[in-house]
Amino acid sequence: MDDHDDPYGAIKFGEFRKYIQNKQSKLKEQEDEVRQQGDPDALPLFQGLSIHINGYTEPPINELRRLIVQHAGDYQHYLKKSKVTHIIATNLTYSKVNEFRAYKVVKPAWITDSVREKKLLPWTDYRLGKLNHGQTELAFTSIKGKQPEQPAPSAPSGEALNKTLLANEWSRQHSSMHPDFVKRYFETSRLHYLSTWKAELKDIVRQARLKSPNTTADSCLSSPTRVIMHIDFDCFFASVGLRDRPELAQKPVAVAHGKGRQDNSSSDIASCNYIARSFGVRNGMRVGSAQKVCPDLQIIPYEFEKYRTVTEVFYNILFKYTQEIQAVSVDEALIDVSALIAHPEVGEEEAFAQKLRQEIKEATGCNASVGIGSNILLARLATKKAKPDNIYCCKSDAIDEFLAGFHLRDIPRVGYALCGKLQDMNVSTVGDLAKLSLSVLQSRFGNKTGKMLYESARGKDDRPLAMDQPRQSVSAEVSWGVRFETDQQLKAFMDSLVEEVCQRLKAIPTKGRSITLKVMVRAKHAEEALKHMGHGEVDVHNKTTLLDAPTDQQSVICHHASRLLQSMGCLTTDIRGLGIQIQKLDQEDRSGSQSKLSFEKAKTASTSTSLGHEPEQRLCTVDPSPSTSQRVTTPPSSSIHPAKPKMSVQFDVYEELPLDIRQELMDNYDLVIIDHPDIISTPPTPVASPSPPPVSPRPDSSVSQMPSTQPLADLPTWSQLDPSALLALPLSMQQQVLAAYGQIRAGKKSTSSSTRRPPLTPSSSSSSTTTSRHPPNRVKKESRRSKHPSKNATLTQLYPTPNRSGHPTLDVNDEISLEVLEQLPPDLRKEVIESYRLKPNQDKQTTTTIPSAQLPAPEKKPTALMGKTSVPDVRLVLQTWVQEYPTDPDTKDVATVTKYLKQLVVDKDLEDAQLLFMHLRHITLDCGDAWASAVALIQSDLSQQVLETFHVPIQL
Ligand code: DCP
Ligand code: CA
Ligand code: CA
Repeated sequence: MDDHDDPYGAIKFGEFRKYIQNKQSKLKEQEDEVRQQGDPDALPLFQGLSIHINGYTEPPINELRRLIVQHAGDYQHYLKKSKVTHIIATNLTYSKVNEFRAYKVVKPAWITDSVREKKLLPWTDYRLGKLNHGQTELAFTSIKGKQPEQPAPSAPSGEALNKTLLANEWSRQHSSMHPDFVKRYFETSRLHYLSTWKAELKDIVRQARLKSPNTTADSCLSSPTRVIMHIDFDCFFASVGLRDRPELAQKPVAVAHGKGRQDNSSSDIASCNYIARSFGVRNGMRVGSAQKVCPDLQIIPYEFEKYRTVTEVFYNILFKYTQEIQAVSVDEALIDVSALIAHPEVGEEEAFAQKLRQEIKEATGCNASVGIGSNILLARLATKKAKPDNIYCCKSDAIDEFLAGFHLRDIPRVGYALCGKLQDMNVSTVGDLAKLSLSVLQSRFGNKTGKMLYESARGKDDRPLAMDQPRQSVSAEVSWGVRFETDQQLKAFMDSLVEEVCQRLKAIPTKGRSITLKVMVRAKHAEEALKHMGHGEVDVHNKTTLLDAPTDQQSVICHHASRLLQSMGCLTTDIRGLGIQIQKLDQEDRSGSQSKLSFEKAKTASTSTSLGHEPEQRLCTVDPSPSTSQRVTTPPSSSIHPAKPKMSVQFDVYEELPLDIRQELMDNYDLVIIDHPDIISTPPTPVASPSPPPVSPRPDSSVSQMPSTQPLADLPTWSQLDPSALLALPLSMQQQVLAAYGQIRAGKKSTSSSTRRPPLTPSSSSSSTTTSRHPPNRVKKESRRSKHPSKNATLTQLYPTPNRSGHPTLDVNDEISLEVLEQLPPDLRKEVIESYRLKPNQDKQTTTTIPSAQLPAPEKKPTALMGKTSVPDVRLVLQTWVQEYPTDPDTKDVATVTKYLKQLVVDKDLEDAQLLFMHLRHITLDCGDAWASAVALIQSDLSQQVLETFHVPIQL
């Protein structure tokens, strides 16, 4: 059909505009009819507004449309970004949340009520609320560059906002204005405690192992009688708290932030005892929800000092028996005791485990459960059976029965996404999984994940204990309670933050050469944060400078951090969060002074000072005086923790989560759904300093100078890395990936590879940013410069996008490690991963907008192919691709291009899709059959997408 006067007929490529115009004119005609038929006295309530309706609504779309049109509104059938002022919707899918984030999304009642009241009611009263809880509301706040043309609300000033907030004495006392704020902030952040302190623990294990003359882990690996024990405290925080509260021993008890400024019902339960669990209370639940199921629940405060001590004692006990320790968490470790168990057949390992438990109980007053198996997987699963207060040994002849009953999510390496995909295949238990063949699993999940799943289902796991992972960075960041009235206050705060970082460096001890400052600045139109004293909607700026020599000196770091801050030109009153990260740690210094890191030393040192730093440092250097310890647990300081913790979740990841998990996350966290930040390159600026510091910045420190054809270009950026996907990989693979990021950061990699790289993964290809720091010509030259210009690089390699080759600078081996991630409960794990994603990238200045409301949607990234977004740029990408592959394209590249073109269609950029497709077809005309069929494939996929998106066929 080619008659485009009929707007509903098939459309040809090239005639999309006409099609839309026709269709719209038809609709306008219908609207005119409606107008004429309608009430002539109808008020022009919606005059000047351009309204689009999304999805199912009540009243139905036709009725709403009638009301809009009759009351002089402009009804928009299509969501044309420049025109629509409001979107009416009853419910939004998460992809729509993303798509509509820049619009005013309003419930249908806004229309009906306005008509009934005969006046235009404020849309904000009808903002689409979320979801079933009443507590969360989707906020479609303004996002830079995405705001439709609407009158901007008058922007509040940071100064005025701060004035109002700080008029409250409590807020003042608990904000960054208070001299002890930084210290207290870290003392009361459980997330911080769990993730960062653990990093130091790993260091200690590593160092202790280095000191040990005997390292037998590898030999044990191949031992047929490998005996791994997984030791994990039962309800760790709660148990520690209960030791000194025997009167509560028989009651349901939970550790949470106590009642301070306000009701604590929205704070999280960190740990609850097993009595509380019998009521349905769980770790991570909000106090309010827990109290509903268990009204008698007793809330006890955090006592980080005590946890730290118990952890120390715990690890010291383990060290007595073996150096083969994988520090898993503050309350959990894996040990390889193969060498100690001569006769497993007579239950020697059980006897040993009981002895260990006994010793732990006597020394700490707390119960630990022990799982025993011939590998890490079995030992960890066994602990689940052992709990509470017992042991469980998975014998080698009973592995299948043992495994069959476990749910998939019990397998540590099966993350949410993987679990969801398997459930889609009707696989929910390990028993179900065992029924799938290796080839089915590999074809569905790829070789490595497939193999991991296959082996996990059979209880196979040949991972060694991870004992040798050095730390990559040290940092401190505060993103709550940060408000300044004056530059002096800001300076004082920076000083304490730097002091904190320096203390952490010295505690390890280590020095670093790279200093990154992260500043969260109130977004232009952002009001006060919804969460009291939270950072609200902010732009996040990161800037890094590299020094000639490593330092741990406060004056040096202060000097550079201040300069970085100055160079960012942020308004003091708009600052909502600050972080300092030190990277490029000096490994030599550390090994040279490793003896200082032993527990014994730590203990000796622990009585020598009383500084009251955060727990992770105290482990090695200091122990707080009783008064400091008191301060940690008194209500005022404990209540400075935000009532509901923030969890940053990458939109792509969030979308992957099963609905119930999303729900759970929303119940328990103040979710900040983030997208990939735009990267703005800011080379380090070696500015002559009036009083030169001992070390100066180096001009050659920019990561952007790294070769853009590095072989790891196929990795998505850290911020794009789906944690579930990462965790779903076999450990060795995870480590490889993590190490790769580390290497990218360190710039250690060589610049070319002699084999074809696997092409771009879907997630990264679809979310490339628009940054076009490398003009196409330059990229082309670079690709030509490679040793094997024609066949060595896929499209992905030819065009390593700026955010792929330049961005992954985050130290994933940083304070957060694979083991930390693996061991944290899933909710917390995601929180940690995502919060680390927001960590600064060295040598970059990154700007991310984080809306303040509980469930803000991320900014939609422009659709890009290899980082290119404009038609001419993409055309050039295509040309280079065809030149490099004159006879047959790599199928994965075909998929990448197809995906990109389809996304254009989804974005309603059909004309661009058409132009680019036609261009590709044109330039491949003489390229032979392989190209012809590739182009045909693209064409067919594209047609299909048009059909799905516009519900009309397209004629090609
Ligand atoms: N934790 C936390 N928030 C969570 C989960 C855990 O703060 N959502 C902290 C408190 C826990 C500690 O980490 O006591 C250890 O976590 P575990 O997952 O080992 O949980 P528990 O030790 O509390 O309970 P279990 O007996 O299930 O191990
Ligand atoms: Ca535990
Ligand atoms: Ca644990």
